[in-house]
Amino acid sequence: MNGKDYTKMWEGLGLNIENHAGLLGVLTNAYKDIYLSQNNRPAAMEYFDFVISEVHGLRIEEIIAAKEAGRKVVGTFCVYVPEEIVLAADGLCIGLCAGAEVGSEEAEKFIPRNTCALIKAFMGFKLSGLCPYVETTDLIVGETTCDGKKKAYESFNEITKKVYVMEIPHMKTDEDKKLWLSEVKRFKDRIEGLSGKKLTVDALKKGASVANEKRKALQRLSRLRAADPAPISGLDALLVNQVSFYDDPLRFTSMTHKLCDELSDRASKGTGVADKGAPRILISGSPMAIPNWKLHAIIEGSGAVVVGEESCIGERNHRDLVDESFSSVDDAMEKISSRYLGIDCACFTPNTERLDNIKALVERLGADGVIHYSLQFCTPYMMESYKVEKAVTEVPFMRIETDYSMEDFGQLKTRVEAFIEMIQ
Ligand code: BJ8
Repeated sequence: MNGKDYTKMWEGLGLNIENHAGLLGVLTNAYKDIYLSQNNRPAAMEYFDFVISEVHGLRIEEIIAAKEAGRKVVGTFCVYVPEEIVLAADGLCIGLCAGAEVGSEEAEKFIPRNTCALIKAFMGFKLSGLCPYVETTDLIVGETTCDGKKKAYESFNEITKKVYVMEIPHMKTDEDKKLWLSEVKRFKDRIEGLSGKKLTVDALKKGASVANEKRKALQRLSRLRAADPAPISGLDALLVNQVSFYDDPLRFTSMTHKLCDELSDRASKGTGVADKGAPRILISGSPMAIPNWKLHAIIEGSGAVVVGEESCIGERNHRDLVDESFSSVDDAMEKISSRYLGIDCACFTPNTERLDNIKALVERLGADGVIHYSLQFCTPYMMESYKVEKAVTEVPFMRIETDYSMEDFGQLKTRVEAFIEMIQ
């Protein structure tokens, strides 16, 4: 933190001040241990360190100021929610997924014990009064992806009274495309109602451009990770991707390009965070929401480097751009809906494009091995991991199922070390 006392702001948002102080203490220590102890970090990571240190401070202050200026805050849990529509209405789009084991007991009063950690965490953070982001939202957008989320949103709406659900089809037939297009239009109407702004072609073009520029910066970061030696650790690259979900998009884009300039320089000089030839791992599977850094810490603590995340907090979020060449609002809706229906989430069937995308990533990033990561009880990704294993024939593959607890840290480390030894 910058030394400023935010207690009044947190009280105003109804947070549990005592528990919140405990949470920030734990996070600060974890960040020091995992992030600040890394060697040879790019200097431009300083900005992202600052963002993390102010994650519940300055950024929340900015969001509150934006609200006071009449802007609306939309919270989301899925990369299917069209950010450009929110941006077109001059709104703020904030990712609400949580990556820490918090408030499980409270959450289990509403959802079963054997629910994935990501769902438990977003319920737990809210119920324990620990998430200032949820409290600043004017609307929370859910979606019918996996069954766990779909049903949890019913309870989340009882608790928050502001959940709106988008229906996501589970196939990609012509009928599904029509359904999805109508859902994107319904979302536009909802956002227009919320903001009191009729969305014009110009506003939608501006929204699409801001979202695309952010994606392009993340794509550039992803491409630079192909260098050997890797110019940035997987931990740091994961952090940048995590921050992209709640930072101001224009500032984020510019700071990510600044980081990429430095990485590009490193790559041309052959400077890296690991030795040239260090084992390179691609992680594929369930999203890793902030502050879920467990698997990256284990892999990079074992002498390998993570070179990519085939995940929604990673490639799946920024791989495709929206075609900005639309000339009417209806055309914009078509182009936006088609961009989003290209996302290869395991909630879809069939989902063969994901297998092709993983294989292409292995090649592009020069990965020596793939670790498939599923959160426990995440049926879509656990089921699909078998197909991924069959598809990844060029490099060794390992499947991991875990949650947010640290109980299995030692056991996972042993397995990861054995895997890395095998590919070395
Ligand atoms: S597009 S991956 S962000 S749904 S981890 S809650 S799937 S049981 S997050 Fe996701 Fe959208 Fe798909 Fe991406 Fe369910 Fe699995 Fe939990 Fe998950």
